[in-house]
Amino acid sequence: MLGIRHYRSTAIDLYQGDITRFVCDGIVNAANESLLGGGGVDGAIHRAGGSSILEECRRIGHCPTGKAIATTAGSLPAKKVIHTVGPVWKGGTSGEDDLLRSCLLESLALGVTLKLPHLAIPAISTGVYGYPLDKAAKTSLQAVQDFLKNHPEGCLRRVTFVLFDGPAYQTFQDTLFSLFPED
Ligand code: AR6
Repeated sequence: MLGIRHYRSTAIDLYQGDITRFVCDGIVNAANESLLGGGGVDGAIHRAGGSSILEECRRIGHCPTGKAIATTAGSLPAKKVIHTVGPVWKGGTSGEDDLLRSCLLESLALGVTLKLPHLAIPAISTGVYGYPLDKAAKTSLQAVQDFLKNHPEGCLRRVTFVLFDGPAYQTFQDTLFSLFPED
């Protein structure tokens, strides 16, 4: 069973692998508030994209949790990197769900503004920041659905969640199939 669903004219699909090798218009990064890079997907994006990404991040200087900013994608096979800062998981009662949802909504809105029809998004907050995978998948995919519901005219043609490993892929697939009816 292929991990793909549609909402109106937008495809929501899944890919297992390294997001820095994924060919699309905009790559979303799971950054931190300093925008100065780090480990995980953030480190991989800065390493693969080159120093022009960090230079632009430095100029911007800061991004609050739940918000998103865009930079060049350097030498990555995309036009832009959208850096968003996910919440650190603190047990679920510190507004984590609203903040993660905001990351997705802000990233998608920037993608529309910048006219990036195909966005690739990692499992934000599920690594170093400790967000439980099943909860992150539900919040992230629900946010995509709500965004598409509220932007029927939007230019988004495809939203791909890029999952690094098998368990993450499986969790996002189960959630995708439960939230989006079969095509
Ligand atoms: N491609 C796709 N997904 C990846 C890749 C990759 N190359 N590398 C890791 N993942 P994390 P966070 C997955 O820790 O939890 C950084 O230091 C990984 O398996 O990258 O939001 C930042 O600077 C996990 O499922 O991001 C922040 O300080 C997911 O990406 C902090 O980590 C997110 O894991 C942000 O933590």
